[in-house]
Amino acid sequence: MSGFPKSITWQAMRTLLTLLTVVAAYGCSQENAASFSDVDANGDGRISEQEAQADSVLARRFAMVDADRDGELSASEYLQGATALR
Ligand SMILES: [Ca+2]
Ligand SMILES: [Ca+2]
Repeated sequence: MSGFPKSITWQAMRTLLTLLTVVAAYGCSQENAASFSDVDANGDGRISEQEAQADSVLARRFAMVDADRDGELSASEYLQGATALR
């Protein structure tokens, strides 16, 4: 294995670095994404407009995410909205 080309080792290192960068960037982009149960502070299975204030992005888009306009977000509304927002 002494004849193993060094260039391949460097390529492997660069690939690894690229992967790490991608993983780090992905981690950062997910940082603000709270799960439904995190935002549903009182655990009643609905997110009120007040509870949505904990998530600044969600708070701004609350009216858009509230598809049936009942003033609260169900889990499915939240999931669909969160996917559309991010
Ligand atoms: Ca709630
Ligand atoms: Ca709703």
